[in-house]
This record gives sequence, structure tokens and C-alpha cells, in this order.
Amino acid sequence: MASKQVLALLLFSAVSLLPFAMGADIVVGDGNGWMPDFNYTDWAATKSFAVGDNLVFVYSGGDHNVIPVGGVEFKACNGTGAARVFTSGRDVIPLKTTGRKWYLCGIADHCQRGQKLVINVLPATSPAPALPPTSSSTPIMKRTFQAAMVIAVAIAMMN
Ligand SMILES: [Cu+2]
Repeated sequence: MASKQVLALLLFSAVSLLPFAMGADIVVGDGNGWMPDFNYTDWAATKSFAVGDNLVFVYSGGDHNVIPVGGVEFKACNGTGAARVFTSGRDVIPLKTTGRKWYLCGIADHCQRGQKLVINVLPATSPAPALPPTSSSTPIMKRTFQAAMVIAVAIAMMN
């Protein structure tokens, strides 16, 4: 019985959180990918970034890398001592918190040649579905489905 309850609750949580997982995959540099001699500041100015989106760095593995850094390291093009270095050639970095995020390539002089990206991450665009509906804009289908899930959980608890 207990496991059934847990399962139902997990399912309900998963459904509630679903809209948060539907952020956009933003390919850094679009068709140019991640490379030196490209102005990522100009590129970023044409985009908006929000919690739930993914940054996707695309490059030939081994030629470059992606190092999340702080603002000071970013200015200095200093990627040494960073906690993580991404090297796969298709690095997907989820944007989990708001505010400024800095990334650079730590290979040779690539960062000095512009292979560095600073973005400002905004709050998630979709409203939190777990909160009580405050406006009539919440789709009725979604509300009905959530109500059905609550009933399912209740039934599971009674078993
Ligand atoms: Cu590079």
C-alpha cells in the first residue's frame, strides 16, 4: 500500500513539474557553433535565456571545451581551477538559476579571440502549475487533468 501511495505522489509531482522541463534548447552561436573569432556578446543580445532552457555548445570534440566560470575569471580568460570542464563536443548545460552565467573555452588563446559567452538568465516563463490558479488563463484541460491526478492519489491512499 505504501509503495502505491509513493508511486501516485511521484506521478503527480512529475505531471506538476512537466512544464518546467519544457524549456528551449539554445544552440550557442546557432549555425556557427562554439568557436573563436565569433562575437558571442552580439549573438547573446539577440536571444533571451530563462530558467529551464538548455545551453547547447556544439563543436568538434577535442578542438574546444566549455568551462563555466565566474565574472572575474571570465574577464581574465582564466579557466584554470574551474570545478567543471565540458569536452564532449555537444555539451548540454541546463540553466537552473537566474542571473549572470559565464562560459569560456580554455584551449590556447580561444577565449582572448572571443570564444567566451556571458548571459543573463531570467525566471522561468511558464507559471508554476502547482500554485492555485489565479487567473482564468490556466487551460481547463490542465486543471481537469490535475484534479484527476489528485483523485487518483486519494484512491491510491484508500487502498
Ligand atoms: Cu576553443
